[in-house]
Amino acid sequence: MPKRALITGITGQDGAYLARLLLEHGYEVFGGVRRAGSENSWRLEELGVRDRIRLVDFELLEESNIKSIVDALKPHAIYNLAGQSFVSTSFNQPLYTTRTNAVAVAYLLEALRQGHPETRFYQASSSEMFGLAPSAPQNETTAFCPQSPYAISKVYAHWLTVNYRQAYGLHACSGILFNHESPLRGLGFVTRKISVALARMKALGETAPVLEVGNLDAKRDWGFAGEYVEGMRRMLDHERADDYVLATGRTHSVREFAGAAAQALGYELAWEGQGLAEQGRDRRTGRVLVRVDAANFRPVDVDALVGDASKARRVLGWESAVSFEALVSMLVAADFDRARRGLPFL
Ligand code: NDP
Ligand code: GDR
Repeated sequence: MPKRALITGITGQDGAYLARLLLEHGYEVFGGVRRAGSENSWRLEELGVRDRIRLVDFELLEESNIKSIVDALKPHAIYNLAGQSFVSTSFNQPLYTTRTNAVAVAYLLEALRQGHPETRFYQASSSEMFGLAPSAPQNETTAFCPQSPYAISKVYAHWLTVNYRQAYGLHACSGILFNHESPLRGLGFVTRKISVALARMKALGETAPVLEVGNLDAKRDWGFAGEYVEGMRRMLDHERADDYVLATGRTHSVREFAGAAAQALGYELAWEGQGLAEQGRDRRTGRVLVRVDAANFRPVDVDALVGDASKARRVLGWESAVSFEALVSMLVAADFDRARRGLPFL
């Protein structure tokens, strides 16, 4: 009998990569999807796994639904990837974010504690929990100083996962993952936003709109999502449940990401102006490619994050190999190809 895994949030970036990985490892994969007017499985189709997984109705806000799915499937492993994952939205929707990212994790853990204590559980925690971190690089012992309703909701879910492990012996792991990107990344996140906008400019010329961003100084530790799901799998497959940071150990600013993406497309960005007046101009053509727009700033932002994944390397043998430059080129090449072929950006 193959092992059964339930992935909540299977329609998201990480869900799709993890589904493919677990199929390769012989799991029978069930994917939790929330009901909508139409099926949102383009990422699963892109990876060629849509027909090899079973989708089940799953809504984080519905306690009865969570319990009945867990009771019916009796999965060996649950990867809880579902959530309201956009930090800036959490400032406008703090209660929804709290219910989906925090309270729903209590529903899940209670369903396991009461009926399925043998099921292994992975919680998608985030480097955003570090926020205004007191030290760098951040590891599993660094204090959390969250700066958004999103980050605060993730801190609750993280500690609850730790608590259910310590109090009830559940095999529950919290993966504290730094930003990870891919051509399957949602369009609102800054990496994909940059990649799509610049690729469209290159493919379509003057008709494509200028890229408008917010805080160019923010620095993040960006890795490749395809590698990070392997870290998740190793956490749950390890005999001892624990918490791990997954990160590259390198950090770059949004300005540097935009510069590298532009370079990968044959542009050469020169920055001019300050603050809201800053813009990035292509040295060769003189065309302004990037502008700053106040609408893209958050009420408070996290300035800089960089992770120390040495525990994951030591215990799980996991490390990230895709460089920043390779990651940027991967996103840009995929989006340029889409733009050139006139395919929609999803
Ligand atoms: P995505 O935004 O791509 O995917 C989120 C998933 O959650 C989607 O499948 C979405 O469904 C689902 N979802 C949202 N709300 C609900 C709900 N109420 N009920 C059921 N399902 C819901 O996120 P990622 O794949 O990038 O991230 C996966 C998880 O990891 C998230 O929890 C995120 O916060 C966390 N994380 C991500 C990091 C990253 O860099 N990517 C880093 C650290 C943590 P639908 O398709 O219908 O919208
Ligand atoms: P983040 O990712 O908030 O780190 O959360 P995002 O790509 O949204 O922002 C990264 C940084 O870039 C700055 N920024 C902009 N961000 C967006 N989205 N749009 C812009 O135009 C823009 N301009 C500058 C932001 O202010 C920020 O500093 C992601 C999500 O996947 C979370 O779910 C996850 O937990 C964390 O990564 C780790």
